[in-house]
Order: sequence, then structure tokens, then C-alpha cells
Amino acid sequence: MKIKTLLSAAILATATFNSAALAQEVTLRGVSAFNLGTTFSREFNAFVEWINENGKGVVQIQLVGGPEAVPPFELGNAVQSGVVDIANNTSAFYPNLVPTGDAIHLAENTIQEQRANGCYDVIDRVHQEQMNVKYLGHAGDGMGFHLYLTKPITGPDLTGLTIRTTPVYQAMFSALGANLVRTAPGEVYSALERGAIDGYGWPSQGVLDLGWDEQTKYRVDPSFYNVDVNLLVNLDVWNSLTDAQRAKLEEGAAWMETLNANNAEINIAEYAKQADAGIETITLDGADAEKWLTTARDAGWAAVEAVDPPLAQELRACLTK
Ligand code: 173
Repeated sequence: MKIKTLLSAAILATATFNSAALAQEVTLRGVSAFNLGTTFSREFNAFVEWINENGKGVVQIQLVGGPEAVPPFELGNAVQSGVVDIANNTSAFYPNLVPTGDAIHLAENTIQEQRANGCYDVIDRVHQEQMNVKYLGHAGDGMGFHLYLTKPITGPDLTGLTIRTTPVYQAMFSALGANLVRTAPGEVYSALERGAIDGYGWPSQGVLDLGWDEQTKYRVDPSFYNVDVNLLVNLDVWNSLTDAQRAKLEEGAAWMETLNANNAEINIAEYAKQADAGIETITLDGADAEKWLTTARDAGWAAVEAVDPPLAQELRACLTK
């Protein structure tokens, strides 16, 4: 129902788009995979504000909404087909379209380093070829993922636990023995409340956004991987823009990417908020931490290599140190 409404609105928007292009100002319709006002829409929101402030007369973005506008696992298809012009999305939500997208969160370098060493061009090319989108920008660097639990563990063994996952944690948690259930973020709270899951994978930030702290007893440290939340522009729309419009969007994306440097500090504040909310930390150390992180890395890359060995090798060479 909502998709249908959005679709007719998109057809309408295409009409505005064409006449606006003549007027030299174009308005793109943006949707986020994450609730507006929550952590993983933060940089996207800042980007939209930056564009609307600095792109007057050139390019503007109209924020349509979050998961209530387009379900998170359908947003990839929506920006691929042009129902949405620009999406804020994580690769874990569109594995059907870019099956090697998991490599992005295995990165050990920053988007600035990836732009400098050519890795950005590889990731952009894969997105254009496989998904019909321009990989415009990247948020999430400096933020890792954790396992959050309702019952304690004593080591890197998840046997007997049912854990909510996305493709991000799939290879690692299953290698450590967990039973996995894949859900969108919007279903985590009720799954915890019903006792359907014993925990979930999630980044260092955002646990309190949707009240999950009420149902969470433990966070397992250390964190692993590097969060990826990407700006994706429908490729037909991208190609129809003027050079000035594309340059403005690229300038805004580069500005947004400088915000990634704030994550180290925000992580510390988030861990403090989690502790205040009663979430205890289980810290794996020594050989346990080693096993945790080695399994994360090795199982993660093995999954990407199983999909496309040459591309996995190319990505690993420019994403890791
Ligand atoms: O756990 C998730 O839903 C997930 O994969 C993710 C990825 C990036 C940011 C936030 C969540």
C-alpha cells in the first residue's frame, strides 16, 4: 500500500524532475533505511541539510522518510529502479543486489584512504554494474559492531544461543555456533520481549534509539568490523544531472565523510549511556579476544570469497592493511 503511494508519488516526482532540470535546480527524493532522527540517519540528515543550504538553485533533497516509507530490505530495489532517487542504506540490507557488499564492513581503512588508493572506484563500479546506483558517499568509519545479549557468555562460543542477525554477522556468529534469525532493526525489540532471541548484532551506537536497552543485559567486547552506511543515487538520475549538480552532491558527500572522525568520541559517550542504562560489558581478552576477532575476519572474508573470488581478492587488497 505504502509502496504504491510512493510509486505514484515517484512518477509525479519524475515529472517535476524533468521540468526542474530545465530550471537548473533539481529535487531528489531521499529515503533512509533507518528511522529519521536515529543514529544511522544522522550523517544522511546532515548531508541533506548541507545540500539544501549549499545547493540552492542547483540541487535539493526532499527527505521522504525512513523504514515506514520503504521497508529496509526493499530500499535497495527501490533506488535501483528509481522509485527512490537517493537512499541512505547499508550493504547488509541489499545483499541480493551486491552480494560482495559484505566486504565494505571488513575494511580496515577509511573512506578517505579508499578514495586515495582507488578502492572507492572499485566499490563504485560494482554498485553501478550490479545495482544501477552511484556509490556517492560513506558513513560509519570508526564504529564497530558488537554482540548484545540477554544472558551471559564466558568465552567466544555461541552454541545454543539464538541471535538476531543481518549478513554483517552471519558468517562470524554461525562459525561460533549460534542459531541465527535475520530481522530488520524494527523487529528487534519485540523479538527480545518475546524471548524469541537471546541477543542481537548491532553497532556500538544506537542501542538506546529504539529502547533496546530495556531488554539488553550485556554487550560483548571487543567490537569487530567497521560500520558502512552509504549514500546511493539511482544511476539514471545521476547520469541525467548536470556537472554542477553532480559536483555539488560529491562536495556534500565528502563533507559528510569528514563527520566520520567524530565517531571515536561518540562511541565513548554511547558506551557510557549503555552502562547508565544497566548494560554490563563482557570483555573477552587474551586468546578469547584473539579467537573472536580472527573468526570475525576469516569467516567474513571467506563468505565474500565464496561469492566472487577475483573481486574478493581485489577488494581485500585495497581494504585491508
Ligand atoms: O544490524 C544491522 O541491522 C546492520 O547490519 C546494521 C548495519 C549498519 C548500521 C546499522 C545496522
